Amino acid sequence: MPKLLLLNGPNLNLLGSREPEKYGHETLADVEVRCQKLASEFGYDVECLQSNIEGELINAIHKAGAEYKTGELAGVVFNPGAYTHTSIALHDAIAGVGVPVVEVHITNVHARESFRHHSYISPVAAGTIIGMGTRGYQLAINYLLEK
Ligand code: CA2
Repeated sequence: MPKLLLLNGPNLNLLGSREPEKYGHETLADVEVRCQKLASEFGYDVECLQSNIEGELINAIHKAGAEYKTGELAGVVFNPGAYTHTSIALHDAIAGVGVPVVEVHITNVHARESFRHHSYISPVAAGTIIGMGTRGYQLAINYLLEK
């Protein structure tokens, strides 16, 4: 079955455990199950990966690029967490492999501290979904699979 990659960056493993007023009550496992259900309606699997390590996220993007080329993978739904605002390396990885990446942020980063206003990922993303809560992941899946 063709698949999507649901990729989450640093600290998103804490979803549902702290700061529910910002990030909601759902755990990352809840989000992943919901995304898998939605993708299965389109006949797709979802591979899920969360890492707190920048290099592991870069390796996952490289692998996604190779799988996109062979037609196994339709795209990547990616919440890069705080690496959004710091990582030229993730920017380069996405630019280098040409897989469609939808950048998702649970919170409205533009309504938060100014250091969250800049994204190194947005210029190389197919699109960006910001501030829609964890529903943003589903919106991204709809975009990638309805195409
Ligand atoms: O709004 C988003 O999705 C963010 O990518 C979340 C990142 C933050 O650094 C970005 O600026 C915006 C932080 C993820 C931390 O997630 C937690 C979830 C629950 C409890 C504590 C942290």
